[in-house]
Amino acid sequence: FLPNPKTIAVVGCPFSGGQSKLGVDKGPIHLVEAGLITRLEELGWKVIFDGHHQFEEISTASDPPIGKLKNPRLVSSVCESVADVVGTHVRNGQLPVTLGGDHSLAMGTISGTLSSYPDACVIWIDAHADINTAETTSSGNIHGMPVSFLLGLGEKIPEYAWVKPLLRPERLVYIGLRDLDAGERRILRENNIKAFSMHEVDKYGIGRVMDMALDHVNPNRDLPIHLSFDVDALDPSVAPSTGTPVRGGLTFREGHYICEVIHETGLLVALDLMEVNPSLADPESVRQTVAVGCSLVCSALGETLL
Ligand code: 4U7
Ligand code: MN
Ligand code: MN
Ligand code: MN
Repeated sequence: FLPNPKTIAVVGCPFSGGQSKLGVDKGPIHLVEAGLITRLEELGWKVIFDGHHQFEEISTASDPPIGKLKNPRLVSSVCESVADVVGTHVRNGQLPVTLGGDHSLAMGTISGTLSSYPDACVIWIDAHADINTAETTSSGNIHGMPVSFLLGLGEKIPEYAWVKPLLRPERLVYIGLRDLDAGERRILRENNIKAFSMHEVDKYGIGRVMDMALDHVNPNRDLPIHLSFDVDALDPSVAPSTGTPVRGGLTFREGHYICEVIHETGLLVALDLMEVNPSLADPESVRQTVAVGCSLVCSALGETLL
């Protein structure tokens, strides 16, 4: 899908408004400072990085909850601006790599991808399904909700009218799930959404899970792929510095294997790496989490073991 020279646009999104813990907005700065750009260049990519997005035009003066949703106008405006940035890169034939920041941002990134590639499939790697609606959310944190907006589920909120329901349930697959809310289980079931939880990873191994996941969303291996990777999909022993860690997650190799297989398809058109929070945990855990985040991105973009 991509022209030569193969170009990546790194979109740093220092944003934390989709959840309530401080520090996740520092994730992209740490990932870039760890040398991500150079490593991508060493893989043969041309890399565009114009600094992190500041979202300074977005005012937060008054943003009371809408129903249970917290920071609803701020999250909406930031994601709309991210959709525009990511959409423009994709239209220019560049592969956007969005660094979060919290996972509400994926409402923007995936909207941007689907605006150019309406038949793209989404591979969502996460401990969580992030598919709560305004009705089912218990936390009110929008980072637990982006998928429902992209699918057009739940009550319509005027402030989110820009989010078009461009994602079809059969074009979405999850890997790594292990912490679902009751309402999310029902939504997955009612919409027939394919999910490989940690139970399936244990049962089949990550190799067969990747085959089955791609067979489901991309049977002919001809559709563009948007990979949205929440670092909390990894086990907390591998990626401790994240806001909502859940034990029993993917190993270091399982996480990388997923990214390596996606690269091998040659179909990746956009990538998100979300929820790295360098303010949580001790310095060594932060270093470890940032390093694993960088190396996941590099694997998805062609870094190999041999
Ligand atoms: B993340 C949660 F209730 N489901 O809705 C919610 F457990 O982007 C967690 O995957 C959401 O990190 C986690 O708040 C969002 C909760
Ligand atoms: Mn998560
Ligand atoms: Mn998530
Ligand atoms: Mn999380």
